[in-house]
Formats: sequence, structure tokens, C-alpha cells
Amino acid sequence: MATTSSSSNGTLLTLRVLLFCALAAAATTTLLPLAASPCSHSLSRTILSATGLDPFLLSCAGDDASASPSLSSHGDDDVDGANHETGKASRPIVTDQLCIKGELPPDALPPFQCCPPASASEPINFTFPDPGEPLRTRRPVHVVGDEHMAKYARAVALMKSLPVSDPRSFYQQANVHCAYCTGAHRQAGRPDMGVQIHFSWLFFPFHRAYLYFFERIAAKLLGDPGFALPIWSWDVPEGMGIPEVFADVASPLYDPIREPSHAPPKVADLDFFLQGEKNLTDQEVILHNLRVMYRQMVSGATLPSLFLGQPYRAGDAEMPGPGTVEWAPHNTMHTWTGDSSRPNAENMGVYYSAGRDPLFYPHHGNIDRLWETWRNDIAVGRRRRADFDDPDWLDSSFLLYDEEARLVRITVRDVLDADKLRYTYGDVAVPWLTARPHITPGVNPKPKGGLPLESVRFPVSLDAAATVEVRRPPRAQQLRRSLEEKAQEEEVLVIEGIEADAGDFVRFDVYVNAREYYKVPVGGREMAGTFATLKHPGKEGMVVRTSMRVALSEVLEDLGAQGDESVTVTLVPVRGKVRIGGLKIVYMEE
Ligand SMILES: [Cu+2]
Repeated sequence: MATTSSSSNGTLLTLRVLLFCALAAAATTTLLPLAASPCSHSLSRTILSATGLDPFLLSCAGDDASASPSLSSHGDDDVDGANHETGKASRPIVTDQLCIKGELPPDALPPFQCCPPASASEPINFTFPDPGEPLRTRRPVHVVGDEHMAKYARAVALMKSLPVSDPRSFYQQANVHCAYCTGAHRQAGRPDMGVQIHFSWLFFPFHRAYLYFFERIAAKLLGDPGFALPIWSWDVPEGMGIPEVFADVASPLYDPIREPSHAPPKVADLDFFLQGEKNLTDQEVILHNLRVMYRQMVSGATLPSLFLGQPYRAGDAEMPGPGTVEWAPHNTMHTWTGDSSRPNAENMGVYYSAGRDPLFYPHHGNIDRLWETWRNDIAVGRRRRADFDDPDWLDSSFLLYDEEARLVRITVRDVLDADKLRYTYGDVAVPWLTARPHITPGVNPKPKGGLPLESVRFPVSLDAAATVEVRRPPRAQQLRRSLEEKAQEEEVLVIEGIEADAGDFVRFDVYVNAREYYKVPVGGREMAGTFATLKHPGKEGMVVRTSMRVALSEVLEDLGAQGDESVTVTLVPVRGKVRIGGLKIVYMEE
């Protein structure tokens, strides 16, 4: 079942290295022996499907339950965020000025030190720009035209010409990303703990603050106060590929360290992370991309934590779990762009060097735009699509240099209103809003009438596809809930007690009501989620433990299965060894 062509191997490597530096930065994490698991609890029980992330496990030695990260605020029996409990102190992640040499993957390209130049004075607190400033409108590269792209190229050239000691130089701007992913920046009051801005609820706000200052530095150097960052809108067919201007070797926007086979006019595969190169026509890839966007933005992202990522507070283990979009297309487009022949898929395919490619900033501009889209433009959802109001999120803060080379402390609270930051997005279509995946006829959705439900005894080793009937919460309980309550909740499949071989790339897919899952085409509605972990070379015989959550409400609606007492779930191994502890369905509300 596994496809192991050389290109898919390259993909796996790329995936591995994208996450490596963040993984390496987790000094307190370890893996457990396969046979015996002395830890009574796992730290990262968060979603892998939507996340695809390697979970961490806290070392059992010196394990302190009170330091366990909160996992989620969902309606099952998970531990809730500590600061929701009366009497517990708030725990925002506050970036300290202390920055140490972070951990880089083997064979990293220089520079090896990513910390910014020290500030002569204490950081100043962020203040909003003058409301009278021109509103910058960020538009797609394929829309803005040559003149605007020439401006962006000139801004990058000007940044590159600044001395490397200048925090506004391209060198230092690229290092910002490195410093925040390698554990270089320390948490205030916790010099033993780094700040990691990936795979948690810090992902969107950190990158927004980063781009805010990058854009203002560019505008200042250009002497053009209205300059707006162009965005790489890979989610619309016209933008699905590296824009030509970035492939011009004579341009400051060119980066020689990219995947050569993905040079224009290659159509990008937003699902690249999962399957390597697919044997599809360009038109099929485009259609599939739109369905991936729909799943990640609409049906799979119905709650704040499903979209923004899992809570991450001071003292927590890093990377509790990303939201749908960070997993894909964010990670997938990073890995798709990086050079797969490099040990770490530089530049874009690995955090420490991603900011060295001038394409990084338009890429993240599009990610940032999707945050606005999720909040403001997705009217089809019945549930709340709003940011967290958790003070630990709002009060988390980062240190970044502004266009005057002043060190600024900016909080998550500061970046929630793009208008106050004086920018907006324009001229971007959302063709995927209607790309709801289709159901597949004839896939034998349920056991034939009268047949007993299959019995799978958990835990089960997933050596072959396993089909299980999972009971939904009792009907009586469902009926008692008001319509309004139902409108706010999401039905979620929780796959618990997952133990995945740490020495291999592990992937399995989750199908709903499709016993003949192999008939479901790429992007089919019945394919509700994918679990994927990355290899840990040298960790053969160890396991990573986690759980996974998959949003079900709309999928069941499309399949006409809302009234059913149970859901037929088929777990299909694709690669690697994995054991499943159990399955359950819960209602989640946030
Ligand atoms: Cu990124």
C-alpha cells in the first residue's frame, strides 16, 4: 500500500526536516520504549490528523503533572486549561530579551546563530499606527503587476544591502523566523524554556506581527508609506505555482535553494505533505487543491482550536498541535518549495532557513489572509468562527524590531484587528468556498441490515484496514440539547491511545461510511482525515503516543447520516506501524 518511489522518499525527508528544528528544541521531550510505557500520561494528546505533527512526550524522569500542558478546552474528558481553574495563575508565553544559540538540524547551512542584535535599550510597548496612515492593500502576486513586484524586489535588495548588524537587514529578518523556531528566544521568567511559535495557537498571531514589521521596514526603505506586501495566493488556480518573477535568476527575489522540479509553470499540490507527487493532470490537481482548501478552511475548521491551533501556555511542552491550515497548505507549501535534494530541504522546507527565501513573506501573507477569511468571510458555518478570548493567548507577546530599528514588544491582542494595523487584503477570490467534496456512490457505507457490528478488539495493531462501528452519543442526550446548542457544537471523532513507530514515517487515513474506501477518489468526502508522523532516525523500537480528532458534522450531513446511531469508521494504514487504543465520538464546543 505504501508508495515508496524516490520522489515520495524525498517528500518524507522534506517533511521530517521541516519540523526538525522545533523538535530538536524540545529539550525535555523524549520517546517511550515500545514495550513498556512508564509514563502514565502523554502530554500531547492533540490532533494529528489535521495536524500531522509528531507529538511530544514528557520525559518520565522528574515528570510533574502540574506542569502538563493543557490539551484543549473541548467537551470530552480531557484535562482543561489550568488557568480556567479558579486560583491558578495566568500563563501567557512572554518572549524575553534573552536569546541563546538555538538548535539547528544536522547539515544546516550558515549562519548558525539566529538571535537578533542586542537592543541598547529596553523594548518599547507596541502602539498602533496613526489611523490616518494609508491603508495598505495586500494583493496577489499574479494580480499586482510588474511594477509592484519590481518594488518588492527593490525592497528586498535594499534590505539585503543593509549591514548584517542592522535588525532591518534581510539577513536579520530571515533570522527572526529561525530564532522563534529553534528555541533561541527564551520565555520571560523561564530561562530554561524556549519560545516556539509553530504548532500551537501562537502560529497565526506571531506571523502576523512578523509580517507587519517586515512590510513597514520595506515601505520605509522604499520611501513609499503605502507599500503593501504582495501575497502568493496558491489557493486560487491562477496562483497555484511559484510566480514567474521569483524564478528570474537576475531578480533579488530569486532563491537558488528551491526544488528545481517545482519551478514555474509547475502546479503546486497543496496536499504534497501527504502523498508526494501524484499522478494527476494539472486540472485534477487544481480541483483537488480546492477541495483540500474547503476541508481545511470550512468543514474541518469549525471551532477556534481546530483552526488556530491548540492552547500553549508558559511552562507547557512545545507544539501541542496546530490548526488545520498550519498543517496544510502551510507546511505542505513550505515542503513543496524547498529543495528536496538538500538534507534539510532548504530553504523553504525547514523552519530555520525558510525566511531566507523572499517567497516566504508572500507565502505567509496568504496564510495571514486566510485567517481574515476564516473569521470574516465563511458564512456557511453555523458555529462560532471567532478568535480565542483566553487571556493567556491575548497576553502572549513577541519581541521584534520595527522600521526605526527599535525593539518592540507586541502582544497577540495587538494584532487581532488588521484595520488598526492599517492593512487589508484585496482582489482575492475564494473559489474553494464552493468546492465541497463530493460523496462517492457505491462504497458500501454501512453494514448490511441485520448484520452484527464488526468487532475489533482494542488496542488494535493497524496491519490492515480496520472497520469499526462507532456509536454516537446516546440519542436521548442529543435530543435534550437545544437547537442553539447544537448549532454551536461540532461532532468530533476522537482516535485515542495512538502509538506510532517512531523509527518510521507513519501514516493512516480515516474514512467515514466507506467500507470500500479504495473506491473513494482523491479529495472524496468520505476521506475525513489523515494521520501522519515523521521519522525519528535512530529511534527504532520507540513509539510516539498521541490522539487525533476529526470534525464530523458536515461530513455526516453530506453523507445523509445525521440520524444514524453509529458511524462506520475505516482506518487504513498507508505506511509504518501504528496501534490504536480506541475510538469515540464526542460533541465539542468552544
Ligand atoms: Cu511558514
